[in-house]
Formats: sequence, C-alpha cells, structure tokens
Amino acid sequence: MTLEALIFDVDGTLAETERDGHRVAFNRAFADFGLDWYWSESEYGELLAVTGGKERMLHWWRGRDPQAAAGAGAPALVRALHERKTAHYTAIVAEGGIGLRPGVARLIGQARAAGVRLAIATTTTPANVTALLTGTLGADAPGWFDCIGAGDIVPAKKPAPDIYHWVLRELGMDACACLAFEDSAAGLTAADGAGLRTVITAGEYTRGQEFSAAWAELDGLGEADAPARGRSPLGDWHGLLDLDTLLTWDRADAATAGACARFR
Ligand code: XBP
Ligand code: MG
Repeated sequence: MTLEALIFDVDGTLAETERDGHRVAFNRAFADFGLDWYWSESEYGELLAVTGGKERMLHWWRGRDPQAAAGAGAPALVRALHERKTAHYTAIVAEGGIGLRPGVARLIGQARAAGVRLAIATTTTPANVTALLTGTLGADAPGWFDCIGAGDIVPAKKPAPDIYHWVLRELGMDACACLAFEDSAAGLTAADGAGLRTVITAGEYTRGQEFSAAWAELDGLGEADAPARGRSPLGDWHGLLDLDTLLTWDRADAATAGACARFR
C-alpha cells in the first residue's frame, strides 16, 4: 500500500509550543485567578508526562493539596483555569510568539502539492491548533487538513491510541497507508497502538525518551544548512526529510514486507 496520508501531532512536533507557549499561558492563568501556583521550566518538563492541560493541572493540584483537589468545586475551577489558559495561549501564538520547527512547512507544502492527505492528531485544545496553523501557515491552513482530531474529542488522551483511531476512521483510511509524526514517547505509544508507522522528531522536552518502536527517529526534519540526522527504516540517515525520501522508505517497506506487513 502506498503512502497516502501524513498525520501530525502538534505540540513538540509542528512547533516547540510547551516551554514558551503552554507553560507561560498556564502561569498567566494561575496569576489571573490569584493563585500562588507557578510551573518552572524544569517542573513543567516532568508534568508533561500527564497529557492534557486539565488533566495536568488536576494531577499537580492533587500532589500539592489532595483535599482541595478532591473538593466539590475543583472540576469547575480546573475548567475555568483552562479556559483562561487557552485564551492566553492563543494570544501568544497570534502575536507570533511560536514558530514552526524547521522543515515542517516544507513537508506540508510537498504533501499538498503531491495530493498526499494531511491530518492532525493531538491532545491539545482545538482552538490552539487553529491558532498555531493560522498564525504560522496562514488563514487557509486549517482547511489543508482533511481531519483535525484534537482535545476532548476522545476521552482517553495519549498514550491511549484513541485519537489516532478516531482520525483514521474520519479519514476512512488503513493505518498502513499513513505515517504519524510525533515528538514524544506518549505520542509514539498512541500512534503505534493504532498500528501507525511513526517518524519521531524529538524536541527540547522529549530528547532521550524511549523511541525504539519508531519507524524513523530523527533529530528534526532538517534544513539546507542544518541537515537532520538519525535512524531511518533503511539504516543511519542524514539529510532533508522531504516527501520523496518518505516515499522511498515506504516503498522499501512494501518491498520487504516490513513494518506494515502485520496489517496486510
Ligand atoms: C500535548 C499536550 C497538551 C498541551 C496543552 O501533548 O499534552 O496538553 O501540553 O494543551 P501531545 P491543552 O503533543 O502529545 O498531543 O492545555 O489544550 O490540553
Ligand atoms: Mg507532542
């Protein structure tokens, strides 16, 4: 089966959104509500093990004050904080505070030109996805994606495979015809759990995580003056990750009945 769709994670994969985007937005929301809560860069890195902003806040609150976090008003406060946090995050992105990772715009453009379908599978809130795509690629960009799976659309967030199952169903496609792009171990577990081959481009918070299940593990997508490096399905690789390279890897897979054979 040939490659027909690319499915992208958002946070950490399309852009480094966490440290200077989401984290800052959480802290601003905490301050707005008069709370003395604050997440440092290093603590936030640990908290990323909990995917989903509401889930992350509740997890942290339970560690700090289990009784208050179990109180009747806790879910409503978490929801209100999260709404405020989303407003701060989308404002940061709209102001141009976050750029795409190198090579992302190139690969998306090549996929569009070749008629390879695009989709999103992310844990983050839908408004954040729209803000990032429009803020970096232009007002039309959300429409380039045949399907945007985001936030609470499935109750079980990554590492559960549910968001990828949802996206594949919406696309009406077999996992074998798609590739996932992820930056984290939780994301890889989710994509792999849905039977997807996954290209990992680890980032500032995810470098060093366990990625042995990845189809390819690179330090980025690469640019002309800074090629990417890592492991491809054909062995050690360095260069610019473009659509032709992915198609070559995919054909090698088909020829050797490799990673996707279990789905045939
Ligand atoms: C991203 C997340 C999200 C963001 C915050 O993980 O876990 O929770 O950190 O977004 P992934 P929200 O890249 O694996 O999708 O506050 O909107 O949840
Ligand atoms: Mg991610």
